[in-house]
Amino acid sequence: MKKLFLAACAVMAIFQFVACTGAFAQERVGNAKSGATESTYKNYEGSMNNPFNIISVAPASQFHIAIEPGKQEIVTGRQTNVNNYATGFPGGAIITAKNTNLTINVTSTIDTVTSMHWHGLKVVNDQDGPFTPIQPGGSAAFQFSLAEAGTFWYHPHHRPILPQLNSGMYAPFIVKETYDTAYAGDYILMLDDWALSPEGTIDDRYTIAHMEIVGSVETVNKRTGEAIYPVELKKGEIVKLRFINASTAQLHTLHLDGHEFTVTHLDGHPLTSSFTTRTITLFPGERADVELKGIHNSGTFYIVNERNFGMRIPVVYTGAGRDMQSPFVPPQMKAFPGIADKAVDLTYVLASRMSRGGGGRMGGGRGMMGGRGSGGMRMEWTINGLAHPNIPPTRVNVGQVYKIRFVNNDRMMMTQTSHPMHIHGEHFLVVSVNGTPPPSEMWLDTVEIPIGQYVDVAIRFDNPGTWMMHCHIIDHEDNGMLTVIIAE
Ligand SMILES: [Cu+2]
Repeated sequence: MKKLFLAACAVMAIFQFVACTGAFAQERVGNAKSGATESTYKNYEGSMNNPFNIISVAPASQFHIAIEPGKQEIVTGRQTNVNNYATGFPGGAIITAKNTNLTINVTSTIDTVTSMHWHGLKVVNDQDGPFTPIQPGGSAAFQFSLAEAGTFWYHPHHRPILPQLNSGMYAPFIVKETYDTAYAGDYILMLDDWALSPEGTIDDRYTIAHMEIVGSVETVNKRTGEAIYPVELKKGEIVKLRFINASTAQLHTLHLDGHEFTVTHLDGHPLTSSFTTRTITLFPGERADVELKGIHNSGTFYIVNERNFGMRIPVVYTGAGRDMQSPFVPPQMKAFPGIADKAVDLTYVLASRMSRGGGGRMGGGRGMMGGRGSGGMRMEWTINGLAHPNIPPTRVNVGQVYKIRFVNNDRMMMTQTSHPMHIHGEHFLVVSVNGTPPPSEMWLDTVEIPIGQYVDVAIRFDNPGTWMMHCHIIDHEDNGMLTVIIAE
């Protein structure tokens, strides 16, 4: 649930604040299906081992990420050609702890240039990755230490990013908190959607929406439907679920009939007060850590999203356990003093337009008409009326607090959507959505800017460097909605 959106959803839950949901979301939420059934769990009987339950995985400090071509059985019986991150941990995960001297060596054997980006991590500029191309057969090395625990992820940042992300290049980056081991389980649930042909080939023609790159097969940890690993739960026990939305355009609204989720973290950042909700909405790039408490002794229930494209996470009850209290420790408040009354320093107006696309489409995105070929028209997504690379950089002073206003002024009816804006290098404080502050202090690295609304955030860059800021709908990013903030 992205920050803002998550925030907005929190607000919705508490204040019936409904304006946060864009048409894009409403359309999908309106189709929500009831996914919970009380049936006997069959597929994993005798085999409850879920490798994405990392409760007993010890944090490590040295990693080798092999970027390599591979096969993935997304549709049963079909092999899909993908590109993978392989670390020896499930799904290419990095699992570490805070204040650890991390060494990450990366090698690549895929046939395109790529780069790394540690989404949501606060690192010094030259360790962020986007400006370090990794050639086919090449390598890169990273070293940093993280002051904050949380649920993050990593993915390529070499433009066009869309085809790389769509080929499966994404993985969890988990920085464990000491109290995480107190949960009855600690599950990574990485959400995605794929445009797949019936033969299992990644194929742009098998998208389900006009103007977005939206797939028809939805996955959790790159498995769909019956193949999705179960979450095991006992009555009274509390498990931690780490949801990560790796979709390039699709948002996911999750629910589990008869159950509530207690949200402890958004975008990896702990909330000063957790809150309870029945649904979790995540925009692309966003994460939510939630607690799920067991309320039954037996039966299988399913966490589902608003569609019926295979995202169906079994929650399997296996008896009665101890009655647990939440181990979550809320952090101290650290909001910038007086931020609500501070004047806006920087305004970014987000929009889109048709543009004469000399070279046809960029970034593997779908040009609206004409596609490849000279002279065709294509979609362009803009910030303050300009598209990358024509957007001038913003210059800020290191250590100074800036209030940023994002305005979603997108009036292209066909493509109108929320824009989940992401900033590299720093977390930001959500000050307000259309003037309404979130119910509690909220730090994010990606925030939904709803259609026709504005969102104010406050940010202070502690590290100098050139930091990217872009929409996390990757087609928008690849086609113009990207700029940089230079902190010096
Ligand atoms: Cu966007």
